[in-house]
Amino acid sequence: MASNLSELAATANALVAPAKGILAADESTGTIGNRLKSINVENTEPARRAYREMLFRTEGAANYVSGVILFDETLRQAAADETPMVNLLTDQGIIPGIKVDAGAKSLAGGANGELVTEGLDGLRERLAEYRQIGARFAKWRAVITIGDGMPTSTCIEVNAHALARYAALCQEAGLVPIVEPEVLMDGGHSIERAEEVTEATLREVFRQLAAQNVDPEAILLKPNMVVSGYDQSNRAGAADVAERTVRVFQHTVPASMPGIVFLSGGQNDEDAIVNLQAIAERGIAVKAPWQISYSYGRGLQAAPLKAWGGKPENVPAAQAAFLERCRLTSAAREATYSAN
Ligand code: 5MM
Repeated sequence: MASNLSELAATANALVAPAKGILAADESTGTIGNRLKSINVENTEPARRAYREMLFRTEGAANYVSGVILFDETLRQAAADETPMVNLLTDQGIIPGIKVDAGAKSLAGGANGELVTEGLDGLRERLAEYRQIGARFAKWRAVITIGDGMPTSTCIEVNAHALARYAALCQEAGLVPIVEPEVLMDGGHSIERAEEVTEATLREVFRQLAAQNVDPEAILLKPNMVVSGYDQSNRAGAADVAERTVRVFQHTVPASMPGIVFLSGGQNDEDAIVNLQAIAERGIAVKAPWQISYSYGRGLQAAPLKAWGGKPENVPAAQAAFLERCRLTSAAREATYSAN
């Protein structure tokens, strides 16, 4: 392995070190605006900074958080006392990462409502700059929708192709690519359908990664869990979720890849933890070759966001709520979570 790649493999392994996972705090300006709106806070640059600074200054979180995915604004931002936000993380041994996609846009030639992620133009130059500012890993999210006549094979193929192009550029630039093909949990589909689509998606993603010479030892996969659609009345339980989820990876993911870091996908806090716990247990039972961990956005942030409410006097309560979400999610990742 080239020395560049062995350094990347070391970073990938550090991101999935025992008990640790990733905080996804890379909401684009529109998405963080929706989150802030839910607590009646205006979407301004100081508000975004105050909120994220609250998270990053949480004492003890570094015991559970190996890395944080940032949005472009945050990577370049300074905290209220002028410390670069990146330094708030690196001073605690947390690895800074960066979201580099330009968002999911309507897919020309796809079924109605299908999306393709943009952002490849000029990516080589942006990656070089992000690395220079301090990022050591990156993230690109593709979105696959399950619905009537969806996903089309076109949607899966173009998104997988773009993920592989992104991943190859990241490895060239000295950044570990987190490859995120998210099969949405929204809809009335069965868990069987979720399994089928997730498997087809991952099969194509890893085919494209191999075709474009991406080294599996220096990437992380950020997938959805295989769950029943949110509108299903009789949703599958955690044991079924775990069995199907791990099986899909056994069928598609190279054993040499260091880790799988799940997204939470809008599951409630309890499900995000109970399902992760069941998947981690299943991983141990089948001697899964990869670390099984998390890269949660909402799963770690919903509680602290609510506790914060935009008020400086609530910072300690919000940090306590964040630390607790980190602690519980880390326990689930270690298969040691218990509800009691
Ligand atoms: C944190 O949200 C990320 C960025 O979303 P937008 O580009 O839409 O603003 C998102 O990619 C996130 O990292 C993943 O969806 C995982 O987050 P969840 O909340 O599903 O764990």
